[in-house]
Amino acid sequence: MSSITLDLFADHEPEQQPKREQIAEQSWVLRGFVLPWLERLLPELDAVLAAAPFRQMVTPGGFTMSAALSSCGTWGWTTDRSGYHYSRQDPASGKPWPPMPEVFLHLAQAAALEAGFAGFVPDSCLINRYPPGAKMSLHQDKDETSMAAPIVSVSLGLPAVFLFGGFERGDKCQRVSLFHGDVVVWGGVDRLRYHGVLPIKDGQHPRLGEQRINFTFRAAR
Ligand code: MD3
Ligand code: FE
Repeated sequence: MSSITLDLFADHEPEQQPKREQIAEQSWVLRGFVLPWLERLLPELDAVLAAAPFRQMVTPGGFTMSAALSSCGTWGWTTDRSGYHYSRQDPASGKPWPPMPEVFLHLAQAAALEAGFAGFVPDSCLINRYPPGAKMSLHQDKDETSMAAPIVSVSLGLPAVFLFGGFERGDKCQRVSLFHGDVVVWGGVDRLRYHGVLPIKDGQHPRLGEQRINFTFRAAR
């Protein structure tokens, strides 16, 4: 390669600029945002899951969720036949949820800032594991006390088609493909939009294997 060619690429720096896609007024996809954090994130994820393993939860309607869940931080999200709520304890162990690793917190704050939400302090990180075939039906996230804070979502492993709807269940949905390393930040006027995940297609991810893992950082209280 000639030095002239090298100089052209040096000016362009395509890897330095995270791609930011706006999908609604206050909702952003940050493509590949988590990739530089990944090797610090995954060992902490393993430690959290050793203390609070994934489990499948039952909804108040009596359906077992196809995604398996865990949490870290002060508050963890749980559901059973009596309802959904944030709890300080892991119902499986009766112990407090593992603390939120510092690198999780810093990643969530960096992503929120990139999307225009300064001062985000999540006190909950819900971790969803989707094996192939698992999905999440259309729902709203409205169990958080404060609707002022955004939600930061991190996608790892197998890709997913995310459904991003309106404010009524029947509103038309956008389909947004989410890939390993993508971060989505939703807040403000978009905070109460209906959303869901289509069934995950079969596949093997080179780093994460046969699964999709999604973190959602929230200010629960
Ligand atoms: C859109 N998780 O855990 S990302 C959930 O990929 C959840 O595992 C999905 O929906 C997943 O509740 C979707 C997170 C997400 C969270 C809150 C939202 C998307 C949102 C609020 C408004 C719009
Ligand atoms: Fe949700």
